[in-house]
Amino acid sequence: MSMTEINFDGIVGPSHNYAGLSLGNIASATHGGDPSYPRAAALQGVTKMRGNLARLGVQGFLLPLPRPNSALLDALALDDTTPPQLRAAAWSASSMWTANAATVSPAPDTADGRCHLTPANLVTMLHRAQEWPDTKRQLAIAFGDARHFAIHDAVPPSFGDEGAANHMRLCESHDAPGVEVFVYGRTGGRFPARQHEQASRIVARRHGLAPDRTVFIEQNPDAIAVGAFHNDVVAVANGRVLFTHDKAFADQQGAYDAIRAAFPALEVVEVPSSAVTLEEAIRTYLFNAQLLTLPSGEMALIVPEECRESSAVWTWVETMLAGNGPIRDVIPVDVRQSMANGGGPACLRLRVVCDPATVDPRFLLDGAKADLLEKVIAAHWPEQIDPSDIGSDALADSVISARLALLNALDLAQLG
Ligand code: SUG
Repeated sequence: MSMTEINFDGIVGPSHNYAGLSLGNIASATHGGDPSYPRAAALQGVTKMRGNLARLGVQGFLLPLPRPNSALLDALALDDTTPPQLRAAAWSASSMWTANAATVSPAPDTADGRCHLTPANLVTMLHRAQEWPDTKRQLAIAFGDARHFAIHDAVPPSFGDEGAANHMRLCESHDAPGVEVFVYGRTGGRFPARQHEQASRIVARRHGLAPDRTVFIEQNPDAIAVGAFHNDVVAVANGRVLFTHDKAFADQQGAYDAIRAAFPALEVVEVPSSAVTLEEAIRTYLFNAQLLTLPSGEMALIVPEECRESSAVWTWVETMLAGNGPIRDVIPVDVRQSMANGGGPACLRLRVVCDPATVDPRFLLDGAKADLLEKVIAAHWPEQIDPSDIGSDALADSVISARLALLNALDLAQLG
């Protein structure tokens, strides 16, 4: 097979729980303290992957990171006075949202003709800042062929970097040179702006991107203030298409103009606030969708089930489909367990454009491996976690052994 886009979904880890850790992420705050269902969550993820494997013929995955993180627990010097969120940070299964694992610049875009990956430092949130060294270790195995891939260290703090969630790529076809768009926020609002402009610029320079095919635009501070903690909550791009809310960027028309100057073929599919408010877009995650090019050449949008349940969103979708725009199908998927922590279908995947033959095959899915994943998850993932369980030795043992069972089943014990 030649160069193609592969979605690497994060397998939901056995410690998946709702601890209300992410200030500015409305779903995380709303569901903090709820019981979670790690087994159901992970099975929802595998079902999503199966659907895209059938649609695209290729699908990858990344594995949960080691939790609870004993080094972080030690470093926090916990005692009876410690707020429970600190302990919960070390238990977080947040690496499931692989759109935050790294920023990826495919080989056709880079100066040395290799695909470059920079793990995201995720420094704004304690529970996420612990991810990148283990993420890097995993990326270095999955994309270990140095003839085709370059894996960097994370950008140094204090420049927050949230990875592919704040990065979009426009191209005539996935294997052709693209225009990479980095979207950053400015601090000063009621919620943190997690992506720093300098982090974006550092990543672009390291990856060897051509300045005339690289665009930097600012997120709309009003969108961050109502819960768009990542750009991929209000916009997504694929091929020639930018699918976006009309209030995604600080200067909406200026953003379109800047992208069009670098990529004249740009097609904008804009959802007006009069049809879907920013709040409704963020509640339903209409834009946290996977915009896929199917083998037929047509585009399909994989959205959360929550979109179909919103009359405003679904009315807009039906009107859009009745027209003759580039998105020809909209397919709801059930990822409710992840959604309740602010992670939709697009958060759960990292896009890597490459030849699948250059990827370590242990990270690629087929039907038999999906069966295997389901078997291991059904046998080992906790059915339910209540917030009061976080910290229990018994739960720690079962979470650790569940992950090891998965690593062994996939012949990836080296990640243990
Ligand atoms: O970083 N939620 C994640 C959701 C990440 C979504 N990713 C993208 N938009 N690409 C976050 O806020 C919640 C954890 C908790 O509250 O327990 C959390 O980390």
